[in-house]
Amino acid sequence: MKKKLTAILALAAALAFNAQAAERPNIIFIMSDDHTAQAVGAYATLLKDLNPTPTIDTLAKEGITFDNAFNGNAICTPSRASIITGLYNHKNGVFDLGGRIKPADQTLPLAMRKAGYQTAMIGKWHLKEEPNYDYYKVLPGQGKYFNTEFRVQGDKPWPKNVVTHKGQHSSDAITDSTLEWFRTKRDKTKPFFISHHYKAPHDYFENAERYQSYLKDVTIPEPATLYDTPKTWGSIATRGHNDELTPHIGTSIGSRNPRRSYAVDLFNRFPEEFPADYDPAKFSEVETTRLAYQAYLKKYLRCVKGVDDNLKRLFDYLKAEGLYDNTLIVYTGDQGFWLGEKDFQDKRWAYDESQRMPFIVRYPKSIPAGVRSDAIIENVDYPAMLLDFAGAEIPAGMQGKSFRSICETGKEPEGWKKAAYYRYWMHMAHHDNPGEMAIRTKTHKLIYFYGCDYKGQNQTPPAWELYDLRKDKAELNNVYDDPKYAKVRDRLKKRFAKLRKSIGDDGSHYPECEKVVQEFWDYDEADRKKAIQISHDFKKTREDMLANVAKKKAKGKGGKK
Ligand SMILES: [Ca+2]
Repeated sequence: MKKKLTAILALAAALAFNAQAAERPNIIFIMSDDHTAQAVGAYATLLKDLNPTPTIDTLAKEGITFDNAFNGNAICTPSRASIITGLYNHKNGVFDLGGRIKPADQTLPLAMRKAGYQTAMIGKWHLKEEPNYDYYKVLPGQGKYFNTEFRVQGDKPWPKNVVTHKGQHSSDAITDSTLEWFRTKRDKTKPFFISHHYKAPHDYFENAERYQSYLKDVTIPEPATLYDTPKTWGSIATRGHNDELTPHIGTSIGSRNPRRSYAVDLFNRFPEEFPADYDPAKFSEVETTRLAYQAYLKKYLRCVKGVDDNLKRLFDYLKAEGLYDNTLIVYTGDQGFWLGEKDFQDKRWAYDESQRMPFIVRYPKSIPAGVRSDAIIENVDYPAMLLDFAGAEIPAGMQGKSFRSICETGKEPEGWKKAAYYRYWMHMAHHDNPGEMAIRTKTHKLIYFYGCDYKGQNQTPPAWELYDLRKDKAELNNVYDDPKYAKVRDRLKKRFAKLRKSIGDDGSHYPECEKVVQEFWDYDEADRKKAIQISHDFKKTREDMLANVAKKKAKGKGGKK
């Protein structure tokens, strides 16, 4: 009798578990590389009329759109590392593009599997180690736009099993791969968690041939600061003393930065986007800027269009299979990106264009349609939110917090965070951005450009910038030294120091760098004076370097003859 009762109880428990499992959402986390909010229809202002993303916009109309979603470090590998671990970079060890996350530390897919989810990772990965998902098919490193190679599971050890999608664009190949997983690999007895990651629209922006005519005859609207930024913007850190570092800080669209610009690089890659007689050395800076901007935006938006059309394919499949409404769908980019504002390229800056991420969630069973939230959420919070929806246990060590209730009610729970933390470590690498950290609230942004590398070297002039986002959304008026803001500034600085400590960015990781951080923290008169000298010195170092490069180039050319 007792045995029989136990069996009945076990059966009842199993049925209850299955019922609960049936109610748990499937989850698709879609992330494009460098797809910035300015180029998502649901967020766009300048590019709105171009209607760049009709498919993604339907997610926004039918779900919740976050206006204040931020990453803690605006480059690929660090952002992805925070999403998979729920930790800030100083905690997960991925300070820059050289970082990696070991399989045992890939917390998000591990917790999903533990909760009974079937897991799959398809597309751009960039965390170097083998993905700890039930199934994976991932690009090596940045991957290729065409003839895309994927690392897959197989007889040989990671990363030696490779398949190639010959003749296909990566966005098509990645979507095909996810659809193939659905058709042949999905275990219908379990809910699924899929990370579906596009390589597009990362630079340099190679679109599928069928998009080459898209926007061909359109003049893309230009941002107000493409040709000129007001004098009120920036500081000695971002402009140099009396603007002497303007050519050297931040890579450019036009020919402003002699080391790296789209005026030169995009023309070399995509000459068909430029007039036949184009020559960056002979055209004025205004002309190179205008032409490079048009070429840039067209290539970028063609890649975006390829992502959006492929998502329509994916969603059509989900609809046909009855999965569209019981799947939680997230759309995001791994950080923001500059689309010509302030004549900048790339990402990395603590300014909103790159710190902000598009973040949209659709799940009609519990998320009301058409809601916008200005709650501050950070990429470290994403895994906790996903696990919360899955009914999974959120690992205690995660720094991020679930915002499931914000998704479902549009309201912030009591005590929800009021500020986002930012830290970019790769001082002056690739795109000439100084080492910097920032605190972002709903109303203000305080950025500290401490301006050195891990060893406290290669110093650029340190400075602080404060923006009042209530009046100055575009961050063009630095009020750090405005006496009217002295109180706000000092309060925010104290809060910033406290926030650093509370999340564990305590200076212990790179003590020589921290020494510089501390030296210029109060930014007194002596610090300001020293910053001017650093500006002069950096200008000289930089000009010497450029002269050397030019000399080598000339010698190389002579040698070839
Ligand atoms: Ca990226």
